[in-house]
Amino acid sequence: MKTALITGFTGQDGTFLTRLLLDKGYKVIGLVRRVSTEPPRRVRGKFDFTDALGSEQLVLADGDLLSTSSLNAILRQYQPDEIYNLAWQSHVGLSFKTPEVSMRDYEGYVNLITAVENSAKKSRIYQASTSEMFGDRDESTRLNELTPLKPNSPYAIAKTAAHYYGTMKRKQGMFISNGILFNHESEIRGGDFVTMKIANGVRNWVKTGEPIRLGNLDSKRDWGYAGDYVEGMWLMLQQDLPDDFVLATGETHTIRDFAVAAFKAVGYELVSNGKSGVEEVLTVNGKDAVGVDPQFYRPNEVGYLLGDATKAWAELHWKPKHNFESLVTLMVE
Ligand code: G4F
Repeated sequence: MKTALITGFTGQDGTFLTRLLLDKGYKVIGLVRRVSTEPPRRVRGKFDFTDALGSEQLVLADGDLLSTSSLNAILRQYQPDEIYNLAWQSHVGLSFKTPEVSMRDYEGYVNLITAVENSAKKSRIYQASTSEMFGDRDESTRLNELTPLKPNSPYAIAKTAAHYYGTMKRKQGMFISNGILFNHESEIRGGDFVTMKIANGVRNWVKTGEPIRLGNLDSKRDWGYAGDYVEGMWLMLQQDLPDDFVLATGETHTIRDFAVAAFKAVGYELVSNGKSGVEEVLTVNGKDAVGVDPQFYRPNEVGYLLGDATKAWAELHWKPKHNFESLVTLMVE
């Protein structure tokens, strides 16, 4: 039986990855930092891990990426075949207000690599790199593993440092693969990301008529389904050699497009008044449904993301199963 350690175990991707690895027969060690809510938080339906916890196929290990003693102890005890580093403050907007947290996330990753060198030399590492590292680009390019990085937020700067730190350690012989994942969403996406904010907002609008307040409606994202993307993470660690891989759908849509599709999924036609910025209002049958609120703008925006996952398709035989329409419908439902 293979053993995998997951940091960021209680997040969206940690939850999907835990399900995938348990189904593949792995023993999963979830690194858990004690907070006021008891982990695992998401324990409904296919994410009910009670049986696995009871059978010890799933173990919660108390630790923290900022505590090297806890990392060394856990690695010495479990000697994981695979480590998935998903722990990170993942809200880009918030990182402008709490930049030190992003830098500590980077420090935590360096601690993890050092602990692997000291205590579990054979572990393979997956690092959650991100399309945010590409920064603000013009719209002529599809972004892939060779595109230069121009990070544009504290979050992306720290992720870029981790990306390059791992690449440097790979050159010294460590098995570290960087997954450059474009946005990936799901039915358990946190409510402060724009997709789930819209999905929740549509349901609320139907009940109460309260409009959804959003920031920049013009930025474009390449959105996929988290369940498809964790499969790609796993595939990266099954290769003979470590490498960088983009995971993306190859389609991009504006935030406005997502809102229009979300209202359409419940049978309403959302129409813009055609104005720009804070003047824009989107209505359904003349009734306000989406408005723009400057408090949700970011100091720096990544206005356009469109991924080119040709390498993952060719080498990992990975392809996303969900497209934009099926993702929106799944999230609204
Ligand atoms: O949903 P978002 O907050 O995701 P963002 O910033 O693209 O980051 C996500 O994807 C990254 C991969 O590219 C991950 F690395 C990261 O951890 C995270 O999972 O915002 C998407 C877009 C932005 O352009 C933002 O300005 O939506 C725009 N937006 C407009 N109104 C809003 C809102 N974003 C949020 N969160 N809330 C709004 O009201």
